[in-house]
Amino acid sequence: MQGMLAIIQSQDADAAMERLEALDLPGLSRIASMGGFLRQGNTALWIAMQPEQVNRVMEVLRATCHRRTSYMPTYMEAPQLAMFPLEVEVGGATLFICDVERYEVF
Ligand code: 2BA
Repeated sequence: MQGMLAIIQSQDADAAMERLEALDLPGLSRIASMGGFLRQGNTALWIAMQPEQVNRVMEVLRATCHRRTSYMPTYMEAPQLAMFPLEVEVGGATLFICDVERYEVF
């Protein structure tokens, strides 16, 4: 079994979940999370899947998770730059894929 941690933007989470649920995966959890850089809310999906399902999961995430421009207020670190928020391009999706050694559900 494979595990995937997918960090995505919360605006994309409903569409991604709807299509992932249709894949009948062994495990699918949606977790509210926060990025360490922007300190804005995002969504972490923890996905358990069979190796042959990985490509289908990737297709769904590519189709539903989009890159967007976000702005980081700079006044916390540098008050003199308060008029110039830092432009940041946020993915899409950040994926960590690993082998699952053991999987249990109670
Ligand atoms: P954040 O940490 O809030 O980062 C949001 C976006 O800010 C990042 O988008 C990237 O474009 C930019 N960014 C992050 N750290 C930066 C830095 N030190 N200097 C300049 N710009 C920086 P993404 O790379 O698409 O990441 C989106 C979210 O995915 C991140 O939100 C974080 O929650 C997660 N993430 C990304 N890479 C990760 C990693 N290596 N480990 C754990 N989580 C990660």
